[in-house]
Amino acid sequence: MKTVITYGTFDLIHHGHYRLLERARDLGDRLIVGVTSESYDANRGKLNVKQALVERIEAVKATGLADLVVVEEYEGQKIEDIQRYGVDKFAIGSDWAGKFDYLSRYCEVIYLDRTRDISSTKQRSLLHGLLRVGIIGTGRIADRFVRESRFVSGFNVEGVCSRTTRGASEFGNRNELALATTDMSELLSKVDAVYIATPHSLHYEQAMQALAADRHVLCEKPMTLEPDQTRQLYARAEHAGLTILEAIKTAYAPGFLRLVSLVHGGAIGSIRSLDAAFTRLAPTGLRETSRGYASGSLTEMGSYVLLPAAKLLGTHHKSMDIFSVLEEEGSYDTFSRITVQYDNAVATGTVGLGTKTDGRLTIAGTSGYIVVPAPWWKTSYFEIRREDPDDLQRVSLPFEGDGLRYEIAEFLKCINSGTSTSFKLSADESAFVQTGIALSPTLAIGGAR
Ligand code: C2G
Repeated sequence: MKTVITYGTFDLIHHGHYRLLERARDLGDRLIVGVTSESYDANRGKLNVKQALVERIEAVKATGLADLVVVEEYEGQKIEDIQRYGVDKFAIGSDWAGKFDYLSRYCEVIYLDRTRDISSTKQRSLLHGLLRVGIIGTGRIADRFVRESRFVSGFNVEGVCSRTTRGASEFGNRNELALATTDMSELLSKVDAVYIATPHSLHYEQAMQALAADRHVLCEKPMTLEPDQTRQLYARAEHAGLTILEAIKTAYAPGFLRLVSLVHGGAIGSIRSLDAAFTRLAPTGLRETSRGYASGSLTEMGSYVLLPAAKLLGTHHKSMDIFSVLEEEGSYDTFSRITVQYDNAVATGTVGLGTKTDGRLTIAGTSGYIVVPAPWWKTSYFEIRREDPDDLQRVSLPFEGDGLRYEIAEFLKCINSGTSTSFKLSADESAFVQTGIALSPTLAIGGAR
């Protein structure tokens, strides 16, 4: 009796999957199918799976081709399964050719031709339509955004708008986009949603223009420089049935979300203090250190350091104060510390451009504390500690690539489900963050309002 095993996500099962299972089964007498768990898929960067694990398992069972269905939960499980079930042959589609050769130490490895012209991505697109996205602005983050968007299926960057023809066409060529223009109306007429990545002071007007044209908006942080403007944007989107999200990547990352759930679940008791730092030794001549661009450390990194306070202590604070050091010519803050006072807790956020300190986040509670080592804003690991130094819980979660894929996946999910904004970063939380940003001394100097 020959046993064959194969693995897959089997999301929105289609005839390509069916044919693969059929042929795998024909290779032996018994077929075992491994269906990937949600967390395993998230770990390997597959972010847009539509169906829950149970639905996918049911769909595989319904084909009548599997004698046994197992759940694939971690890397390395294939070797264990092959040994445990006495597997003779491992079969997988040709899109994986060569990738599983290492299993030939344990059983025969067979790559079966993939069925052309059908995929889960295509099924998802048929279900929801492909989201056509335009980028406004061509800075460093915009290039990273295009790269990261390729990890989220159903999301297609099609065009770019920039102030100059040259900037637009260079960006368009570099990223192989169909449209490069200096006319925002033209871009808006050809896409369903925009990602705004221009200098901070332009965000509000551009986001309003996009919403007025009935387009969903993903806006770089800080969304605006005034909490009232941020509230107006969220209200406008909600009224129009559109989605708006602020692109603070940490808010959507699996590690940070786990941290928030653990703290709200009482992992360290009640929070008494929270300290977050984000500093950078940035070269001069960049937008964030140039006069006239709402530059400086608070407008640049303040959104990150205020995020844990918004998520863990809430938006009902008593006061917010800032202490800043300006750079030599006095045109922007090279270092700022912001303090937020709550009824029973205090939070600080430390930011620096041209000043460096440890970029960690610590949260002190009544029964323990949490340390997220630098770079905490790319949350992938943290420790929950108590009085006894041996009482230590370690938590690790993935943070793939530049991490923008998580905010992109959330944006798409909100649009597809008709939700105006995400619980991962609500309108109130966004406005709270902007309340801190508005304290920037650069804005008072006349940086750019
Ligand atoms: N497949 C196919 N033809 C298609 C689409 C998929 O033959 N048109 C095959 C894939 O090659 C794979 C199986 O169907 O063998 C399941 O595909 P997915 O659900 O996309 O799963 P995948 O990400 O390939 O997971 O550990 C996970 C596995 O290694 C593979």
